[in-house]
Amino acid sequence: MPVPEPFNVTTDCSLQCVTPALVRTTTPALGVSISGAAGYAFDTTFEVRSAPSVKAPVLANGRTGFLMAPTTVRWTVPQGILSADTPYFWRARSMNERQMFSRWTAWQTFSIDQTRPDVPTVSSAEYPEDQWGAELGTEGTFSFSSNAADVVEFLYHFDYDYGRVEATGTGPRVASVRYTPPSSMSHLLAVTAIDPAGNTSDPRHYRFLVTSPPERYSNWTLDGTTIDSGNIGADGILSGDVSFGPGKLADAAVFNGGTISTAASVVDTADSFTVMAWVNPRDLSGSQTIAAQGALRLYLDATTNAWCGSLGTTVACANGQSWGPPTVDQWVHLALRFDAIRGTLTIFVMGDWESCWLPSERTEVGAAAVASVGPLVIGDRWHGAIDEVWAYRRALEGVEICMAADK
Ligand SMILES: [Ca+2]
Repeated sequence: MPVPEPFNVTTDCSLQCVTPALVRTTTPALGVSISGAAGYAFDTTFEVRSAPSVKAPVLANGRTGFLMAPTTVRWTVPQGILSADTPYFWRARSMNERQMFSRWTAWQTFSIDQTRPDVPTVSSAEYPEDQWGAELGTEGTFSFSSNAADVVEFLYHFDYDYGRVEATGTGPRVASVRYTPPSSMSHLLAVTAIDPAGNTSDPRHYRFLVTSPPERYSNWTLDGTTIDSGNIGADGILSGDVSFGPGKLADAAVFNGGTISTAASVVDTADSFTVMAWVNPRDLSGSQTIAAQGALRLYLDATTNAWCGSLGTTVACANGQSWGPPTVDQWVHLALRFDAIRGTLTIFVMGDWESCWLPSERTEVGAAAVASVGPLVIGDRWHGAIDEVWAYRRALEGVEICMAADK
């Protein structure tokens, strides 16, 4: 005996695919599974009526022809017979090759909804449409609303993040999602309303702009001085054996056991930051730190002979693509970037024009922010020269790091 199958979720229905079903086409495919004995063929008849009764007129019927069991068979109601918003009833039975009929299935019912929901509205207090909204790092609430009473959910798509959210409420059907845009500048949100039959509205496109925070950075050129040329004003304090010699750009600091350190924190390791420097090692022995502040450290790992950066327990290491591993007496540009919104820690090893376009970088995902305080220390146990140290209180884009390395 045939057993009714759900309607096809891809083409015919969405949330109500079994009786009482709701479909979005006037030519749905009715389906049954035929178990029977393997190797036997069955010819299945479908019929559609206006009421669950043999006295109701047959609106459409059809046969599949003989098909081998076990199988699932479908018969598509022809065009021009069914219309929206009317209940229909169908059943099926199978005949074997000796022309013996099975019993009919129980009556199955469905109706057709072909009304697409209206385009939803979108709003956000933090990120109003087509305007400069909140500063980078601010979580926003985005509210969706539809006047179509049968909307069951909204499909939303932010840049690279997407999902579905259930619609609630009587009157307008509404939902909201909370989202922290991962970068400044322009973003596009697309929202579509969906009804139980799977009818979708046209998408609502909502553009908003995320404000860049004021740029805060330190820059130590190390051209015979430890003054901070940036706008944080964290002048370095020289201690121990540090001298100045030929650098990548004018002079560099040459370390022989001493350090250059600030009086207080320069970046907030609980938030995004980028630390960059040109370095030129005199030897590759021991644990050599280029820059460190509390939980953050940019260093040469002597064990693996790689450039590494760490934030708490997250460690990202890379060798240069065009420069190869750390090499004595060779200038290389390093950057350690923590993106607090994306939760990524990336080490960039660039150093020349070619590697700008083939950046040697390594990103660790799932990096957790670590609150830490303390001075930024440059050159702790470093052997060789360090030049042009930058510390930004934000995650620089790769192209910005590349430009810094392209010197
Ligand atoms: Ca310099």
